[in-house]
Amino acid sequence: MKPIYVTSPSLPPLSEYVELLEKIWQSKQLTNYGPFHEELEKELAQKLGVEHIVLFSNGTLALIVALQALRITGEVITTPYSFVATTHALHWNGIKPVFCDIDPTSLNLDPARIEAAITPRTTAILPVHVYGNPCEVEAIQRIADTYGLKVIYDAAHAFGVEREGQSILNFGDLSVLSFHATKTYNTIEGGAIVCHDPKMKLRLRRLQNFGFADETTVVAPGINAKMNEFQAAMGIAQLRHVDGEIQKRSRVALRYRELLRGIDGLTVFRMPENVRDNHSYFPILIDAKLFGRTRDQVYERLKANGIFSRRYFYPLISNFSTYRELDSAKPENLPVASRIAEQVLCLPLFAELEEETLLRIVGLLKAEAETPIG
Ligand code: T4K
Repeated sequence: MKPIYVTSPSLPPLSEYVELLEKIWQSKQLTNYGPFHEELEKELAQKLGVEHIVLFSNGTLALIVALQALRITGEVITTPYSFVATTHALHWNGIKPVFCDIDPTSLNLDPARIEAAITPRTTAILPVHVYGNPCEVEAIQRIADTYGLKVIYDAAHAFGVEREGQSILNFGDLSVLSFHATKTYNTIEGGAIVCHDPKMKLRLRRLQNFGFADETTVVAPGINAKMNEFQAAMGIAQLRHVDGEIQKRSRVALRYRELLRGIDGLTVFRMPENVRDNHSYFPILIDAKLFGRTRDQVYERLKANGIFSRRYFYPLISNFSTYRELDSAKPENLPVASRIAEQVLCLPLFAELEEETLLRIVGLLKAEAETPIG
């Protein structure tokens, strides 16, 4: 049987991409702010309801450059419940991550715990809109304003997410997106930073292009993090179809929800009612005591049947060797994140996931729940 992965990237009709590729062959502009780059930037700003956006070769470099652009130093308060790139971006900037626990419902950085983690060296907060679920942006901003801190949102999962009809990307000083192949919207590899003024946009563009201000002037120790024309062309083609893709994903998610109702010890993660979800992931939580099986037993059972779910996010970032020795990384500092990391399982979710496969996945989960422990 064909293996089923946690996701299967959406792709535009091949002919649409090829048509755009032909233009690259004609122009011979392969990268460095070519016509597709500039077009995608405009289209995305409009689509996402943001004023300024800067495209990047991937989300990780975008995070690294975002921290550079705001000249963040010292310590930054962040969540351990994320993909490791969130904290690595701090490490690459010589910044000390300070891990703070998450809220058990939203699975995002818990604002009530942030203040206790602030020290004289704290310069910023780096929360993540996990699975596209918006953080408590007002509460976080209040703390940031009180202590004079910057806020950079890791919005890698939050393409097109709105709360009360407003893009979630407009909060904080900067928001960073990922357009990796596994995301709801992809440019193969790719990312972006949303900012609020043209000066910052210019700074970000310079930093992502070696620091060049013009042909002979370098104003900062920049890096190379530009999006190339092949990525941008993919982005343009994908943008035409992304609404349809999200709709298909939402149908799959709804079906899962209907079928997974009422299973003891299995909780489906829920987005608040006022959020327009992009259905980037389908996380469930397995409470081993009530479910009768551990999350890892379920994961293995699915895997043995060709279903490759993912434990996003396990292990916690704070448990990786680079960060384990930090005071804030101690499990007793992070009880909620530690528990959730043991329970979470992201089920396959993608536009083309067939009903038959979905029924098979649900069947396996139910069989696990019903198998007596022996
Ligand atoms: N911040 C957050 C909160 C993030 O989640 C991420 C990335 C970042 C920052 C950094 O952004 P980028 O620098 O990546 O733009 C994946 C992705 O590589 C990563 O982008 C993503 N988060 C993370 C949550 O998941 P893996 O190691 O689980 O991916 P991988 O390659 O195992 O893919 C999962 C499954 O998807 C595969 O088993 C098969 C399928 N797949 C994957 C790819 C790449 C395909 O069918 N085709 C493909 O091309 O990390």
